[in-house]
Amino acid sequence: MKKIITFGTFDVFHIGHLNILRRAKELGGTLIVGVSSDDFSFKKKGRFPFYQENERLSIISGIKYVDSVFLEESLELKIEYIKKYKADVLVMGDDWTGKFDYLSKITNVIYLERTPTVSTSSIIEVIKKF
Ligand code: C2G
Repeated sequence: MKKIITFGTFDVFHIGHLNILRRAKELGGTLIVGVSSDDFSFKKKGRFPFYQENERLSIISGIKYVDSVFLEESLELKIEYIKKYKADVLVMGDDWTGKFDYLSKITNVIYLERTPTVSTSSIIEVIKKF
């Protein structure tokens, strides 16, 4: 069975997150998701996620397209994660296009189009004004 891996913060879960998980699963295989730890998210985005890592892990593992989840601690460990899970395919949204091509020597890197107009930061902004 083909092993597909993807990564993300998945903070304030929304349709863009669901779409990429569904499409990753539709490639046919087992879908493993690396959910960014709180500390890694802080390093990546300069702020902690709205939902803590244990809540984000629970939400992602509750999605029917997802077969297993783990905590992603850093970008540099991506090679280790891909080897550890023997991932045949790495799927990322195309906002990352090119950024993971260096991994194509050990896995098949696929960038899928992001869902337009939705993002966690825009949702938080709208809710603040609500
Ligand atoms: N995404 C999407 N459409 C959106 C928003 C996000 O397809 N409207 C995708 C992103 O491209 C990414 C996944 O959903 O593939 C998770 O998005 P984020 O939670 O924003 O993850 P990110 O901060 O990009 O972290 O090691 C890589 C990082 O962990 C990815």
